[in-house]
Amino acid sequence: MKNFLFTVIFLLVTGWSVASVPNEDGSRLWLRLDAVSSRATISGVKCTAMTELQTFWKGGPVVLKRQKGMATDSYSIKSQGNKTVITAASNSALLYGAYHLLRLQQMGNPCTGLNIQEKPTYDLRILNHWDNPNGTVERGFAGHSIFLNPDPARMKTYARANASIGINGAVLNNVNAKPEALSAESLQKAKGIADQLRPYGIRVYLSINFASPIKVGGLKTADPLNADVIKWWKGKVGEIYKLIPDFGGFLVKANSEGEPGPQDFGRTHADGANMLADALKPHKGIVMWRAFVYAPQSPDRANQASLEFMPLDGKFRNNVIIQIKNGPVDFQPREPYSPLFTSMKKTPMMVEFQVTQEYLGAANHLCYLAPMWREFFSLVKPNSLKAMAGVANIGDDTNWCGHHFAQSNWYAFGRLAWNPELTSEQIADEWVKQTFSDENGKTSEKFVNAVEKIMLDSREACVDYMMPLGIHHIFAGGHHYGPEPWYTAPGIRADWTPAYYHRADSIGLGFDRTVNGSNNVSQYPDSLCNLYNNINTCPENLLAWFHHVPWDYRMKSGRTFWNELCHKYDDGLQQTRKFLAVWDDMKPYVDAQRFKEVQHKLRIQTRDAEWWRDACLLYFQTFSNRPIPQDMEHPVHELEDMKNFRIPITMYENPVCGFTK
Ligand code: GCV
Repeated sequence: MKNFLFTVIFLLVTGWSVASVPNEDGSRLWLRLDAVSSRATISGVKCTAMTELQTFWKGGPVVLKRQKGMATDSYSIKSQGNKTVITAASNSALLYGAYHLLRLQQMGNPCTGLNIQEKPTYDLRILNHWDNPNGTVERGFAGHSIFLNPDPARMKTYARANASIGINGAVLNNVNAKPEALSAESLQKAKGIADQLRPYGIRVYLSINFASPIKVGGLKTADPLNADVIKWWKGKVGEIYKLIPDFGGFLVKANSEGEPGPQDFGRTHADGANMLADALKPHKGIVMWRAFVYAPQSPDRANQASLEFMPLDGKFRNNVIIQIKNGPVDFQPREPYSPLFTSMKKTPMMVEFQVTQEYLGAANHLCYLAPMWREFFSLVKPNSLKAMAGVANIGDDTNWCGHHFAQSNWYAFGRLAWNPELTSEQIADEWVKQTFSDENGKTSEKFVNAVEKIMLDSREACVDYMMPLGIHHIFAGGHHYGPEPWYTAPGIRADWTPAYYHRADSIGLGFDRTVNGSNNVSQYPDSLCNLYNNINTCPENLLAWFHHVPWDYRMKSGRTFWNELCHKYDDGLQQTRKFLAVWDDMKPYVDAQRFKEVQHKLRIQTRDAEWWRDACLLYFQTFSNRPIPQDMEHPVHELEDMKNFRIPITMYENPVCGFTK
């Protein structure tokens, strides 16, 4: 009762109450400014920036000025008397400036006395949609493809959201590309989308199937050195540019996971990429050629990309960029960086992050990914890369991303692609304030602090309850949701099973990638190679990535490795319970709809964390033969029940929930 009275008094004093917060469904993303009733005077260049400011800007007059010679997409914002002047070399850069101003307004920050200069680190900041022609989205957890029947209003919000964070490119279709992506009908569709995105400075790109000359063109081969094949691609590229004059180029997954590629014809990745690059060059198009390659017979998948691509370093045309996943395996909750990033010296590279949470709880878990991406940039210098790509988490769900907080990952991706030096805290602060502020740009401090803390702690919590201490690839087969460290299937490739990675036995756990093992460590610069190679200096959060760690190995905490593992799993679970409790407390500060929807997801996450802890600890215990430590909560599920449990979904869906027995 006392608490209740206190809360009521607090809410009255601070002016916060549930009743004053109308329900929201998340469809407006972080762009929640209402159209103004009386327009400010916006003068100068007539462009999308002008329309946006006329519609949403509540401040004094704004002048939009074009100035030649400024760097691509850079802008300045200066207060001059009662006016604000945005200066840039292009309309899209003016738009970025306009959104900067609107962001300040929406966050409730001062919009006077401004003297801002901005210049993006990368010219190309691009989303990769893994959308299929039938509307499914591979590893998509937020409904169907927004491009299936592009709704103009939805396309406009998509374009505005991207432009507001500086994203300027979108690959419209899955890297597992169907040949029909290049059919006349698909290209017409791509043209329609390109026309809708162009006013917001976004260019479209397509993933292509390397065998298209055979499958679409009716040729007998797709050999990149064959004259007919070369001619076919030139013709196809010409056809695309007639429809989409500012078409960006191609993204290619070749000779990977069953996709066709130049190696099918005895040629190299460079032969394939260069042939496409030559066709695109006259139109200023580019090729983003993925380095995500691994052969089933490889003794260590983590070695593969370097083995295939290092001999080709320097052999690519200058309009080819090698697109490399951040880690050497596959978007795991924690991986070291892919060693290609520091070893390829003569080839332009870009990083591919996964915004969609394939291995991080899909659209059910709150996992803010900026800390993970910042961790990557702590070892890979941002200016050693040309561009940044993110596998989108966007679908036709009302709230776009399936989970309200998954929107923060789309936001963070764009902001980091603009400036990889921004801190996770700063990005979270921007997103929370814009996404939850009231119509006056105000957000309760208590809410901001509590929610930002959840976000900032969330990635490490996910690592802890899923794959701590360097463990990786122990997720469920097929849809990849939940734990299945025991997973195998008849005839399956070894490198698609968790045992290939965790190597649990009576001695210990983890993959020996030292010089005495797969020698993966030697792909890193000497200083890191030495650090990772020695079990006593290897960062503990990567221990089982690089070492087969004995169960009784003494950790820095003084615990044995087994006991530490148990505690890590339990710590992760306890964190999710805290997140839920903190969110429960946030009810007065957020509209009822979003409050309930997030609460529902946090409840799933908490149950899933318990499932992960129990499944992994009970399974690994069959190898360690050691007890669960007494000073932590013990598993509550039966291993057999969890082993018999399967979620009946495909890789195109978000599960309703995880293990519930
Ligand atoms: C698009 C992983 C995913 C696949 C994905 C692939 C890739 O293997 O599970 O769904 O395919 O990565 O990035 O190409």
